Amino acid sequence: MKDRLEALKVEALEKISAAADLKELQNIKVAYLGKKGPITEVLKGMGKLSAEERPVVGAFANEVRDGIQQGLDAKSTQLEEAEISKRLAEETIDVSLPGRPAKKGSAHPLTSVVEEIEDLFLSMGFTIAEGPEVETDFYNFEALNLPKDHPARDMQDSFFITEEFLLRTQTSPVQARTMEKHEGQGPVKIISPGKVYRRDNDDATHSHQFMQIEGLVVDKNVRLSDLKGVLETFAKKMFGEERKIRLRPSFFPFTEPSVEMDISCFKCSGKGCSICKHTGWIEILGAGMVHPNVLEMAGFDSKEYTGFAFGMGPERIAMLKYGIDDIRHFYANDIRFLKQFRNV
Ligand code: 2U9
Repeated sequence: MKDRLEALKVEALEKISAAADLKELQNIKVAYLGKKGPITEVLKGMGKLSAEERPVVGAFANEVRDGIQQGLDAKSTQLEEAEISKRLAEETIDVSLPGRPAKKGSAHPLTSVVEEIEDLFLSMGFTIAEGPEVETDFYNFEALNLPKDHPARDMQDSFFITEEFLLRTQTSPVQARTMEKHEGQGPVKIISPGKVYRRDNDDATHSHQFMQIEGLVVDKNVRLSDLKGVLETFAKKMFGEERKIRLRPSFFPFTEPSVEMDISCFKCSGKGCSICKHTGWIEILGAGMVHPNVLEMAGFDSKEYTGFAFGMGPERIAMLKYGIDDIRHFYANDIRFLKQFRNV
């Protein structure tokens, strides 16, 4: 029986020594030391031994089992260490490799320009007012001195949702709503940036959806010279301190008198170039004194209060400022276009 146990130990240790991985080692353990293994079998047969032989063989069987277990433990440690060394070698990181730059987004150029304009007017004491993009016929037209059959309504084809509701064609209804909330009490000093919608065929200079920034100041003793001062400050801050401005007479139903503002060309300083179409001047915005009808409709006494208003298209401002030749670039979301404005 001792010989059989000795042979099993030799056989097991040989197999342990040759084991290639931990799984094979586990199989060897089950095969030799498990309940159905040969050592257990040998021990089961000890009943047949004499009383003198039994403790001797029992002690030897324990010795064999311990020897195999030690062999298994030593091999297991060896295989684990080999596995760790292999993984460490495979997973070596070359810390000298240059890092991969993280992809970083940036503000859309139109957002940058709108925020620049907002900051400029905030610094002059204006606050920002917002309103709904789905408007009523009343606030979009009627309250702005454009009654139902006014010919100026033909000037802008609109997206009507029902006879009563439409997508706003300008941000002026925001100003009309704000004035109404003031219940005839000044001052009102707001700008209203936002999206507007017009039924237009998109091309390089037209988009069915675009942005507007309008401004409105209503108070006692507000004059055209105040408008001129505010607009001149805006033009210089936006396009350079050396800019000159000029106001030309114009017409809008909601302002009287109405003007259009040009700035001296920032490219040729007035000598004439392709940007200013050889006139030396670039049209930037429209403006005027708020029409008394508009003041009255919003609850202000037009004998006591006067106001000025202006409106501009930030896409046009951005196109001029950055030399962009097509309004559709702002809405195409082509990453090659957007990337160029990373540091703006
Ligand atoms: C109220 C009263 C008056 C806003 C004004 C303009 C002149 C103007 C256009 C410029 C290019 C719009 O973006 S654009 O298409 N706007 O020329 N807007 S005065 O006048 C108002 C607004 C609200 C209650």
